[in-house]
Amino acid sequence: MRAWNPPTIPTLPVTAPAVSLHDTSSGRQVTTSPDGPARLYVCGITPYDATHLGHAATYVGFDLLNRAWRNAGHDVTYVQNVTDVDDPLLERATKVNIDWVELAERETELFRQDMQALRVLPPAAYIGAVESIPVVIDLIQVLERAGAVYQVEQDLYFSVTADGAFGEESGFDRDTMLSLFAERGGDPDRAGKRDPLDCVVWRGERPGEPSWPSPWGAGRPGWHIECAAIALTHLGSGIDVQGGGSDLVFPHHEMCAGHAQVARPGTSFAQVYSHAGMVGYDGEKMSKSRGNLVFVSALRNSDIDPMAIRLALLRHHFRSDWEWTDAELFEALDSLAQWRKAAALGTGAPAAPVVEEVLAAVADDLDAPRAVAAIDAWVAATLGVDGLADTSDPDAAVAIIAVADAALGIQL
Ligand code: 5CA
Ligand code: ZN
Repeated sequence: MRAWNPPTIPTLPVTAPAVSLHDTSSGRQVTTSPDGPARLYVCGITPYDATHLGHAATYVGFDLLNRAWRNAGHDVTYVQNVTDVDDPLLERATKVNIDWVELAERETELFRQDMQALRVLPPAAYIGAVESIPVVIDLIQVLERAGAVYQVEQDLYFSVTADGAFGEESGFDRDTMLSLFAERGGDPDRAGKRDPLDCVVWRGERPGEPSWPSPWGAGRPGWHIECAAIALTHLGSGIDVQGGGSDLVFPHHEMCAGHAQVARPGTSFAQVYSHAGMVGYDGEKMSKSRGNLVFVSALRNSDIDPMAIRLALLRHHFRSDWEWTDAELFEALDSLAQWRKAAALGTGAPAAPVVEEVLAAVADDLDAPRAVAAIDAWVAATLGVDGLADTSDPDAAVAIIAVADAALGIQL
């Protein structure tokens, strides 16, 4: 699948520090040490509706990681999927009476435009579930040879006990797993399963649903096997970081890890599992199923500068849960105007310590609020908000403009 056009990123005159990230699995902050290009997989959208600010926050969050690694001197191989066939997409297509392929293409295209407007670096491989069916089938065959799958009527299930490390990604106890599995698309009560937590890897054809041939009859991939197959094919096992929103900690990332670890015994699927917090609106998690959404495209259509949207997102730590309000956007619009006003002066308060602080903050578990605060302080000093304007650094603006873009993706 085509991704989107990359933004230009300035090269910084200094090298950023090594990047550390909070790892969901160990519960600790881990310093990443990519061996060769850093390998990043971030779960992509299910394209049945437009990109909302929760999605945007997650992708901007992992974009900070992509940029931080590059600024630290690493190449990055970034892979993202598109769940372009799955239950919610098919349900929505039926509900609004539109062809599911057309719906997926339309919403994926809108997502590309939103990501490009937000200056998110595109993945090197942007891969749809449908185009991955051959590698999904290959992976299921590997699992089958390992004795890790079994049939229940027309469906094929993955046996979670086949992975000795099952449960280590989320660290959840069994009761938590069971309730999240039921809540998030699983079927703990299906008769004939060996373990209530076992998940579908191949869903046999149902009337009115699209299907593809396979050794187990016509059907379509389960959700978790899709990401496992795409990641293993394009990045291999033991990737540096598996990312996504915290709603994917269980079952999605646990099952992906389970599939991958049975297929490639002896290696963990990912070295670090990193999860973005949930953005809420009107008191609840912003979600397509709840319908409490603020769309990036709607803001762009009202002529809101995408850099203000990005700055509003960066004012929150990517791992925290927070609530979007219109006031957040107005504050970001004001800040952006101030940043641009200060940057337009050319001279300003000394930039070198600010550049160092911004890079250190982002390298420390992607602490964008700390980085933004450093630039806010430089802007205040440069504009003389609390006294005399500091114009002691003749080249300040060039350095600030470069770091705001290279590290934070904010173009001034
Ligand atoms: N296609 C699957 C992943 S393979 C999926 O979860 N799609 S999604 O469209 O529902 O979500 C896309 C990404 O946005 C996921 O990483 C998800 O964790 C994240 N996300 C969804 N809702 C929110 C929210 N309210 N706040 C932050 N991130 C969110
Ligand atoms: Zn995924």
